[in-house]
Amino acid sequence: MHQSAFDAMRQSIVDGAPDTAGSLARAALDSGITPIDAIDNGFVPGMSYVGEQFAKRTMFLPDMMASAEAMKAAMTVLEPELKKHGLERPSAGTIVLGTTKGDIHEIGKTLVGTLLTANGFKVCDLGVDVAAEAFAAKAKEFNADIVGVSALLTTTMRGQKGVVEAIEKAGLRPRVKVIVGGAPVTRQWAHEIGADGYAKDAVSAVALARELVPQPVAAR
Ligand code: B1M
Repeated sequence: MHQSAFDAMRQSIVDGAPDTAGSLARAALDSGITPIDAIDNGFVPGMSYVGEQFAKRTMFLPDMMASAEAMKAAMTVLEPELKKHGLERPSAGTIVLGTTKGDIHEIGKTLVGTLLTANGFKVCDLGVDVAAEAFAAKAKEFNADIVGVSALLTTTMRGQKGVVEAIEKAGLRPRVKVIVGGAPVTRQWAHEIGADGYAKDAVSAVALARELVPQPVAAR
């Protein structure tokens, strides 16, 4: 129904045009497109296309950086709406979230954090390039229920295993659950490294977090 709007959103990312992406995000909300639809059907397909062209060497690092800026401009408009719209309220818990050491990809991780926050979880976002020990230290400090680890590179996925080990070493397992995600991450990888769960996208990450923290924790 909104295909031409979605096509324009996708193109603004491919063009690396932050102003256009921001305007299209605002226009989408004005026309009744939900923030999650704009992200999933408009902006993310643009990022996927850019990633494919980068792999084929028909687009280059500066192009990918410009696209990331455009994506961030769209997210700046959509994030507050996402938080307002939230899905159905779950029982909340505390989640320490970050991207693995050596990895600076933040867009997907931040989207996961935004949706978790929108759904009543308390999110402590450690940012990107986070050492395994920092995940463990913050999990202890915040009495976290879950540690969420994002990785976008095949080389930095191993850092997710390091986080599972650091949480174990800190004596926080099995109480503190570890969930993993990111483009190269699979369910099988999550199983291999002893993580408690894998989510393919931000919406599934919320569902997974709800499964892992089934009790209301308002009393904490
Ligand atoms: Co990079 N990059 N990048 N990059 N980049 C990828 C990941 C790549 C697949 C592109 C490609 O070659 N096709 C490739 C990785 C190849 C590989 O290892 N398999 C790659 C590469 C090679 C690199 C560099 C090495 C390039 C270079 O320097 N030569 C370099 C590495 C830098 C580093 O981290 N050390 C690099 C740099 C960059 C930029 C800085 C330019 C920029 C990031 C900017 C930023 O984040 N501020 C960038 C971008 C934008 C991408 C692509 C194009 C898009 C990533 C993105 O934001 N997607 C990406 C190609 C692609 O993924 N198609 C690519 C949109 C986002 C919403 O999706 O992040 O997948 P995603 O998150 C999803 C799910 O994965 C999931 O939910 C999210 C929302 O639905 N999810 C989780 C994510 N984390 C989760 C955690 C969970 C659960 C679900 O639980 C905890």
